[in-house]
Formats: sequence, structure tokens, C-alpha cells
Amino acid sequence: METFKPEEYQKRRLALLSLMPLGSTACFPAADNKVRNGTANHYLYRQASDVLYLSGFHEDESTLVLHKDRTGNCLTLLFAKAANAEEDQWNGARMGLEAARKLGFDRVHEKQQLTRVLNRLLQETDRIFISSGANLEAEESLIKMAAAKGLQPARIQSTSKLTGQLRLVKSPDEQKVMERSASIGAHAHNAAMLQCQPGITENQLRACLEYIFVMNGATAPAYSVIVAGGENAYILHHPADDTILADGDLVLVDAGCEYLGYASDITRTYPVNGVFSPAQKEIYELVLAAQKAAIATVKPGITWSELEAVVEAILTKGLKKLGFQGLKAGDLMPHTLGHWLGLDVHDVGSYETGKGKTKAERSLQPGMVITIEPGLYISKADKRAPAKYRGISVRIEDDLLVTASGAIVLTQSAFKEPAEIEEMMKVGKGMREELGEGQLVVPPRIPNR
Ligand SMILES: [Mn+2]
Repeated sequence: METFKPEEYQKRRLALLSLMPLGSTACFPAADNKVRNGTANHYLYRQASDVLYLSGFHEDESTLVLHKDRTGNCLTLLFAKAANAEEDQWNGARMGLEAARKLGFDRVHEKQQLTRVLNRLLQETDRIFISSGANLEAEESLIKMAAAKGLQPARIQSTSKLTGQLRLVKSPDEQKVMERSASIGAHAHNAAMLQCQPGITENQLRACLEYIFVMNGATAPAYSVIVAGGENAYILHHPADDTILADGDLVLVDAGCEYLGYASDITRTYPVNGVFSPAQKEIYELVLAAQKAAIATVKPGITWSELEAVVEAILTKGLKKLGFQGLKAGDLMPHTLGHWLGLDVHDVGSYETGKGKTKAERSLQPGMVITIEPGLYISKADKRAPAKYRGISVRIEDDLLVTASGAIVLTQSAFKEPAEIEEMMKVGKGMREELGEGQLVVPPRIPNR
């Protein structure tokens, strides 16, 4: 059930404990199992990323606790829900405490014991770290318990700085999983290009991507799939809806899958009818040139600002050449160039290092996985843009693993050269004609590694 061997998780817990000061406790509640509607209809459950990272444990209503006493003795504890035949017939079998004991924790307790055991650990605790975001109710009750033990607010902190440091650099095992997540994502984008045609809806294109994700072993999309036809692409996070994709428009697709907990995050923009108009191609090629230049610059030691400067220079110069009046790249690209990628799509990890006077921008290092995603978003009403470019929005996004000498583009199999895209879409058109109206063009599954 767990993605990695128990030893890998044990290693991660020890690494986290080594970052914790003497007399501290770190608590990681499992993600809340959220009701979608009614009483027994829940959202697809997704474990909190920190719990996945430190244990691989998938069950809700559990808490992971790491404790380091004032003399440096360490203890790892899991609080979980016991198996229960009647409940489990409705919700699926729980692992049970006995099996959980084999996962390498020092102690496994029933979840009801959390308050009692934690109160005892808090007597040896001068600082508590609480994982935030995945389960607000559990967080609040942990904060209350800590406060009741007399811990001042300044001594109640988030775990994010600790886990961020560890999760920023991916282990060789994680890198393999992320490679697979990226290639499934890339494959789905290619499949969507085969399927795309005027008259289908954003939702239908989304379904095509999600089908390929799941058929290749991913659990689900890693985030709500963005399919944005025409002007919708100006909205950075436009969720796919019933909009009909129109002949002559571009479609922007920002979609990635979650494979064994790890996200891919890919954006492609292409013509709905399979052929770029000259104006679309000019904007597209400008963004592509900027993206390729940034990718070529990625290597250990480089900072995000340096990468952004490369992109800014190319886009600003290119826009001027295309006749845009008094516009800098930043005016048409409201988001940053990229972000950390991992268990979370926008993965944890600070973009800065040090404190006070030593505070500096964090530079890239081998083992980090990042996205590079420049874009240009031109509103239909933007009078500073030549008329033929108004209403065109383009984003191109790939996932990169930073290596010792540069970077590997994990998503390189997703077509992005205009000629490649047009060729691929022509192939798709031929396949659809052969299959007949309403048939899904599905490329074969990608082989397992
Ligand atoms: Mn992204």
C-alpha cells in the first residue's frame, strides 16, 4: 500500500527529528475526510502530503507524532483508527493497529489515546510544531492542547519550515515516481491534442485527459483541470466547463496527474482546429522562445530571479518587435515563472534561506523538481496590443528535475513545437475520421518502467 519501503519513511522521520530542537514535538494530523454533499458522500480522499511523506499512511482519522525529549531521545508514534468490521463494510477495510505496527513506528496507539499520550509528551515539550492546512479541526484542537499546557503562542509553530527543507530535494526513489507522473501527464496532453476539434466542450477535453491519467496508473488529476478555450485562457485558473471550443481559437490546457501521491503540472496551448493563425503563432513562438531559454539556464546555483530576468528580457524585446506599445513582459504575465513541484502541486519549501542579515534567495540544487511556465495573457480590451493579438493567451509549462550539471525536462514528450502540434493534430483528425463521429481517439497505454 505504501509507495516506498518502510526504511525510506524511517529515514525521512529521522531526518525530520534531526532538524527538531531538544524538547520539541511535531504533530501531523491526517487530512480531513470532507463531505461533498448529503451525509455519506465524501470527496475523493487524499492524505495530507506531510503524512504521506513521513509515513505513506493513507488512512484518515489518524495522527503522526514525532517527539524529541530534552535529552535528545526520539520517539515516533502513530495514532490510528482500529479496524471495525461493521464500519469497514461501508468504508473499506482499515489496516488495523497490528499491521500498522509493522510500518516501523516506535509506538502505534488507537486514536482515542492521542490526548492522553500527547499531554504526557507535552510535559517534555518546549516547542510544538503542528502541520497546517489539511485538517483545520485537528489543528485547532492540537493548538488548544498545547496552549493549555502553558506553551506561549510563539512556541506553537507550523511544521512547514521543517518538512519544506526535506521535501525540496527529492530522493532517487521520489525522482523515479515523479518521472512517471510527468510522462503520464505528457501522454495525456498528446492524447488531448489528438482529440481536440471545434465543437467539443472544455469538459470533454478534460475527460479525455483524465481518462488517460487513470488508464496509465494515476489516481486522479493532481489539481482541477484547466481547459480554457479562446478568451477563457485570459483567466489563469479557468476550470474546464461547458464552453464549446471554437474554430479559430486557441485552447489552453493546464493539467497534471497524481501518481503515487506525486504531481505533474503541464500546460500546453494549441489551436482548436489544428492550425495556428499567423498572429497566434507569433505570440506562441515568443512564449516558447522564452520558456526554452529559461530551461536552458536551469542548473544548480541559479536563482528564480535570474531565470525570470532571462524570460523578462526575451518577452519584453519580442513584444516591442510585435508592435506592443509601452509594455513590459510583467504587464502581460501576472504570475511567477514557476514553483516547486512534488507531493503538492505548489510544493512546500521556502523560496528564501537564512534569517535577518543572512536572508537570501534560495538557489536551485540537484534533486529539486520545478516547473517553468512563462505565459502572455492579452485581454480583448487591451488597447496597448495590436488589434490582431487581442484576446490571445498562451502559457507553456514543463516539469524539470535539477541535476548536477543542468536539468532534465521530465515532460519533454508532450508536443510543443508548433510544427509538431500541427502534425499531431492532423494525425488526430485522420484517426477520428476513420473511427467515426463521437469515437474517442485513444493512444496506446505507455509501457511500465
Ligand atoms: Mn504550475
